[in-house]
Amino acid sequence: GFLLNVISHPIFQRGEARVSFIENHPELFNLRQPQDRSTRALNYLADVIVNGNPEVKKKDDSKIFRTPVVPPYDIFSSYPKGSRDRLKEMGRDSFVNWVKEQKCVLYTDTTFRDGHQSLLATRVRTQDLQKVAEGFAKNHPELFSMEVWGGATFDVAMRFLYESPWKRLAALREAMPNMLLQMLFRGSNAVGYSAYPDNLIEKFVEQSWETGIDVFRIFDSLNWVKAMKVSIRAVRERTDALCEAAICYTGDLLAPDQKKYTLQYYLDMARQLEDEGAHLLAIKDMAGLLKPLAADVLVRELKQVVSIPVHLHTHDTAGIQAATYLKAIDAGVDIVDCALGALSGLTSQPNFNSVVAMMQGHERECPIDLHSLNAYSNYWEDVREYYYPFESGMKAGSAEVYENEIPGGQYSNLKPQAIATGLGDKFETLKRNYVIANQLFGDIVKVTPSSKVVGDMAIFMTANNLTADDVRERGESLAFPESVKGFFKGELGQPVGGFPEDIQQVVLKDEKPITGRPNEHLKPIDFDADFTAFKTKYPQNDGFVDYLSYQMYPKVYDEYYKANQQYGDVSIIPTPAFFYGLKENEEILIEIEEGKRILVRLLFKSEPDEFGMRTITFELNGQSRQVQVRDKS
Ligand code: BTN
Ligand code: 3PY
Ligand code: ZN
Repeated sequence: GFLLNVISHPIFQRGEARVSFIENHPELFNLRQPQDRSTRALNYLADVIVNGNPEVKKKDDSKIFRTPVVPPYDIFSSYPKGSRDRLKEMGRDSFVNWVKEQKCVLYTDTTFRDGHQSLLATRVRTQDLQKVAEGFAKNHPELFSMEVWGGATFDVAMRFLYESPWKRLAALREAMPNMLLQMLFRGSNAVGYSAYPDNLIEKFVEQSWETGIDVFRIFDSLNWVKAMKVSIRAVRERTDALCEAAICYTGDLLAPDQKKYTLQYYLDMARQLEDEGAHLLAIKDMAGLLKPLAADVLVRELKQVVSIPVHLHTHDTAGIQAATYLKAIDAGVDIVDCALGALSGLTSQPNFNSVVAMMQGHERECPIDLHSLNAYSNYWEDVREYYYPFESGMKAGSAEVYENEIPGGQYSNLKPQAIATGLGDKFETLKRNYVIANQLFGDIVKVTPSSKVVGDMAIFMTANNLTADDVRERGESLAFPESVKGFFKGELGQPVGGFPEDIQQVVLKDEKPITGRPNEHLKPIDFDADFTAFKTKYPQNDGFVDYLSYQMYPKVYDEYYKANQQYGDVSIIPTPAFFYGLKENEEILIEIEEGKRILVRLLFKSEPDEFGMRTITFELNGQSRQVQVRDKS
């Protein structure tokens, strides 16, 4: 083992190994036990059975799950022609024209990304998506696209689910070869919360395309077009994918006192994005603030000033966004985003099933088999139960969103964040402080990562009982959250109308802000050297895609890697067992590799011994197996 580690080491292979080589590279001593997949799966299960899954704060032992029913489809039939086949056949420009010339309204299904990001804190696991992916692609090839990746899914997959986001994308690509797969891309922040070097952004775009993305929805969290150029160009020049550039919608363009985010402001931005080369334009209404009458005006006017198709995205937080869609459709919007019934509504997208029903008899109706959509919604209704600890508790739509402007994707995370920081019972104050923080910042566009800065500031104010006046008057003596300092330093770019100078002064104290693109100040990455160093540190990696994960989130990757070494690929564990372990005598089937399944039953859990170790006895394919686990309680 050790010798093998030495000779397979890149430094050794390049003939650069010196005497100090062995001493300086402790990873050579990582003599991995060649544990098989079933042993590592048992290790994971044993740990959850004894110590619980740390993400599940309140486990309900009385819960009984129904088995979700996957709607039937023919595994032997070929895939009907879909939007991706059409794009390949026509090429980008003709395809874009085809979209525009469609009389019927087209749909993007967000169930696999924003739907669960906005309702279940992004926790839905690959296997629950994968089970319905092939059937859905065969039954619903008429959709424009499936949103499956990006946003918070990248971070959460690794951080909380110990899954590879790249493997998820590759699996969905394989299961849905006929449909366009779409991702949400945070421009200069890629799928993270800070700026990355331009050449990393380019590589990330390229690799995402190669792994399966066909449509990149690109936005900037401050609507700063200058910061979007690198990613727009990367999609156009380095891939054959569609570049959909987004204007983030905030405020209310019809409000008489609206001075900043006016109709003119959005039209100007849209023109700029078309000039930059966007194939499609998105209206990204991340908080669900675009009311029906405003949508009518905005879409009508946008259709006048740009020649590319317009794609509308919203969140149904206030409960009236189906009306917004109807108005937008009447005004000529080309594509709208919906989530399947059971993962729709509230902070998620409008209900796909119901929107399809709403459109029956409309001159722009796109015929879709509603009965089939309902069957898929039923699948998600049952799967959703697995994720009960991640529900936000919101029970009805709320017009409060017009005041607090909290993005749907953030809302479902804000409560757990409040609880984690000990502010669980101050959620109302926190929401009020979110509004005050936004005003202190000069009324900014709030979407990841700028929304996180406002959220962090609101948490800071709530935890320390600060008012806006306290911040203005005593700011010099306050230690603001890192994200707030970074924002005022210009690390997320420049907000519309600039920074309020008084607040910038008290936050930054003596530090000087930057005014150019933050990415300009970052050293380009030397991929050859850096990838080599990565492979040395993480010898059991999955190649360049893992290196990109590491570049996005070094600490998160490190923990993901370690979990993988210890437990193997945990994405194979069925979801209820992944979160809640097994009850005594409960039996599950795990597919440990394609076509190879093991049957695992929990027989017995011992009391802890004098060292705090418990013995878990399983039955694996009929044979008894024991695993020792430390009880951390
Ligand atoms: C959004 O904020 O618009 C999208 C959701 C991103 C969620 C993550 S969870 C931890 C962090 N805190 C936030 O407020 N957002 C991110
Ligand atoms: C994300 O960036 O995760 C979002 O969903 C923004 O709306
Ligand atoms: Zn969204």
